Parts: sequence; C-alpha cells; structure tokens
Amino acid sequence: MISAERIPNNVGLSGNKRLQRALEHWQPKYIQWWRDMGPQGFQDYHQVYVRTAVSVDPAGWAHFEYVKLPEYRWGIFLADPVHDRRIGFGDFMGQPVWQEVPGEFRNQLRRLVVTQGDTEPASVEQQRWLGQRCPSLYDLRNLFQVNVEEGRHLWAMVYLLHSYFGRDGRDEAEELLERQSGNRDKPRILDAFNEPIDNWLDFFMFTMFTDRDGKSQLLSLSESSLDPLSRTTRFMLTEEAHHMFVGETGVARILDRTCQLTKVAGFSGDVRKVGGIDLPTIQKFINLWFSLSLDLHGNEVSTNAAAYFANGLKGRAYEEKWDDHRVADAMYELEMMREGRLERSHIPMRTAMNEVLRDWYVGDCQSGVTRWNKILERHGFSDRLRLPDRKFNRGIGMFSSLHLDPEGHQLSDADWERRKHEWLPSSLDREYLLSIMAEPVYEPGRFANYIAPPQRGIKGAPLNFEYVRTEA
Ligand code: BYC
Repeated sequence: MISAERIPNNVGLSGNKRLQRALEHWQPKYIQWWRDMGPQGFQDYHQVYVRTAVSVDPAGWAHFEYVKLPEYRWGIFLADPVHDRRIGFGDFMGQPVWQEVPGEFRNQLRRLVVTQGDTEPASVEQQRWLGQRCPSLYDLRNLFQVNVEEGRHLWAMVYLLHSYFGRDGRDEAEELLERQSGNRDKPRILDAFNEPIDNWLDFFMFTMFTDRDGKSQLLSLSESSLDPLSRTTRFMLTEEAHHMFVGETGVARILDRTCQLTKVAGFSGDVRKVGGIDLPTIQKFINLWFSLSLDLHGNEVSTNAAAYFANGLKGRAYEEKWDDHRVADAMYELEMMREGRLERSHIPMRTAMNEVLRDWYVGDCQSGVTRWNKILERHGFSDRLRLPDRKFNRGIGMFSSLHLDPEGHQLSDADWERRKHEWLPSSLDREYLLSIMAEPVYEPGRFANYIAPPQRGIKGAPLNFEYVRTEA
C-alpha cells in the first residue's frame, strides 16, 4: 500500500483513491528504474544532503536533509490556482481555462505531456555515471539534486497522464520508464536526450543550455489553457532555475580556474600541460550543446506549433508581455532556405511559434555567455566566448541539410568533414577531459584541479561540509 504521506503533495492524494491506485502500480516500477538507470554506485550506502520540496510555499522549499537517493520523497505539486484564470491567447482567448482535457485536443495535449515527460528520466539516464568522476562533494550533491528533481518532474507529468488521460495516459506513463537514452531500439523522443554526458563539462553545458530549453518549454506550457498543466509547469520552473545555476556557475568556475592556470602555464603555453581546460575546448562544448538545444525547439516552420497556439495549448514565453495575443494576421520575418539559397522571408507568425520561442531562448543564453565573458575580462584576457550562429550544426529544421561554420558561412560537405572538429569536440578532446576527471574527488572541501571552488556552500554550510556521506 502506497502511503500518501511518503509522497508530499498538494493535489489531495490521500482523498483520491483512483490516483493512489494508479500510482501504487507505477511507483515500484519507477523505483526499479531509478535503481537501474539512476546514479550508478550511489544507491544504497550514501546519504545526500538534498532539498526536498514538501510544499509550494517558500518555507516548503527550505527543507534540507540527508537522504539515501532511492528513499527521496518525490512529490506532486501544482502552483497555487489563479482566481478566475482565463485563456490568454489564441482562438479561445478570454474563455475560462479548462480543468479537464477537451476531447478534441486530447491527442495533442497527450503528445506534449509525453514529450516533456520523456526528457526528465532521459537526463537522469544520461548523467548516471558522472558521480564516479566528480570534481568535489559539493558538485556531486548538486548533480544528485538535479537528478532527483528531474525525477520529480517525471512524477509531475505522470500525475497529469494518470489524472487526465485515462487508460492511454497510464500506458504512456509505463512507456516513459521503458524508453532509454541512447538505446538503439527504444530511444528517447528528442535527439539531445540520446547524447552521452560522460564528463563534467558536458554536464555543466547541458544544465546551462538544455535545461534552459526546459525553461523555454515550461514557460510556454505554463501559459496553457489546460490549467493543471499550467500549474504543474509553473511549479517545475522554480526548480529549473537551480539546474541552470549549476550549469552556469559550473562553467564559470572552470573558466576562472582556466584563467589562473593559463597564468601558471605562461600565456603562450598550453593550459592542458597543467591540467586545465583550454578555452577552445570550452568553446567547442558551447557550440555543441547550444546547437543541440536549439533543435529541441522544433522546426522553424511548424503547423503543429501553429495549432498548439491557435488552440491555446502552448503560448509564448511571458505571453503577457506581447500586445497581440490572437496573432491572427501577424507576420514573422526569418531567414529561410529557398532553392538552395538563404534569404529573408515573411511567414504567418503562428507557424513560426517554435522560432519565436527560440528567439527568447537565444537571448537568455546570450546573457549567460556575456556573464562568462566578464570572468575573462576580470582576469585581463582578451579572448571571448560566443554563441555560434543559430544555423550551425542543426539536426532539426530547414538548416539541418546544410553545413555552416559558427559564423554562419556555408561549407561544402568535404570542408565540413575536414574542419568540424575545429568547432565541435573531437574524440581527443573527450579523452583529455576523461583523463583529468578519472579520479573522483570525494574528500570534503577539496576540488579537482580544473575547477575553482564555488563562492559559497549550500544553505550556509561551509565548502568543506560533507555534502554526500557514506553511512557510519
Ligand atoms: N528531436 O512541427 P515540429 C526539458 C519532430 S527540455 C527529434 O517542428 P513540434 C529538460 C517532431 O516530434 C524541454 N524529433 O515539432 C531539459 C515531429 O515529429 P512527427 C522538453 C523532433 O511538434 C533538461 C516533427 O519533428 N519539453 O524539459 O512543434 C533536463 C515535426 O516537428 C525534434 C518539450 O519538448 C527533436 N529535437 O515539436 C530535463 C515540450 N523536434 O510527429 C528536462 C513539449 C521536432 O512528424 N514538446 N521533432 O513524427 C513540444 O513542445 C514540441 O513537441 C517540440 C517541437 C518543441 C519538441
């Protein structure tokens, strides 16, 4: 018997027998999945100082305790309801939001919830070996905090599937535990979630760029006319912020250390000789994860996206900041491929909604890169990091058939093959990273040579706090 108290929630779980029964069936499979596919080597003997959301108010956020990972209390939370909330965009604008799924939009909504839900366990799977190469206990704990929260986000989507999509929803919830990141026969739905994340530079770039796509998508789903979806994703956004913090500060600390080590190596020397991560390598990982995450926004021209908007299923980020919420006639200007040439064109904005969201995303990423460059500036370096052109290295959308360099110049297939590792990580780069991460750092207060310590510890604890401990 599943106890509702073990699942912190504000959805009245103890009074909802149907949902309890559905979760009773699903939860043991989830725990088995977590053991098999979650953090490897940290299931039974380690306790982690994690934050558990026990309610949606700020006090419920500050709940920190040591837990064994499989015993984490994954909860189900919806942000508080907004009184008399109305549909904020599209053809049904102004009507009351929906508390149930309208039959005509059931398939579209299920598809959105399943796609979102699929990414959450996928990321845990991608990151499952990182604990064995961690740069410090502080970072190890942050990795696990991110992992348990991704697990909780899966619970959030499974709650929606079980509560609002009947039998199909229950089947989909099972399948979320059956697909596997990188599996040839049963891969995860979106491409970036099938890429391996086997070193900590990948991890920090993933949490910086791919979790930020999580933010774009959750912002747009939080505008949804389906109120339970809106409320669920609004609460998820509060957790997403921490994931991006881990990514942005992780890269910032590597940059800081790279600058220090470059001075040690002598400016013309190779920072790898003193165990650091050189700026060109950092730039390649930016290029990779930024372009993979651009793909996650879908095709530039998309009738699916137009239908999601028209039907009020998915809005734009911060929809309230726009003037026109119906977008019946507005046009959108974008670069398009026509007869093999790039030219600027105007298309109906509704069909460009994936691109509109991508615009928001690119701006948000740029702010982060600008903050990273301040570190280089502070150390007196003239080098600067950059986002590549958004057509670079695309696997989805109309630019996926082209080869371009990071400045956006077209290349022949042969030139691309010859030069791609100037811009994207090579197997040698990856081998180098694994070589400096081979020995995990489990000693409290110590940090691997390639990364600077953070400015402060977690919840006021010192840097030498034992953020992950083995049982006495
Ligand atoms: N990979 O009309 P189109 C997160 C497919 S991350 C593979 O452009 P649509 C997180 C598409 O399925 C956020 N296939 O796209 C971060 C369709 O296939 P079919 C996750 C792709 O439908 C870190 C076809 O191309 N949230 O939370 O508008 C850690 C035509 O597509 C891809 C969401 O995804 C791709 N990248 O899809 C943990 C939100 N892109 O039907 C978590 C929900 C497109 O022709 N999903 N295709 O076979 C959506 O909003 C939309 O499904 C998409 C775009 C944004 C993915």
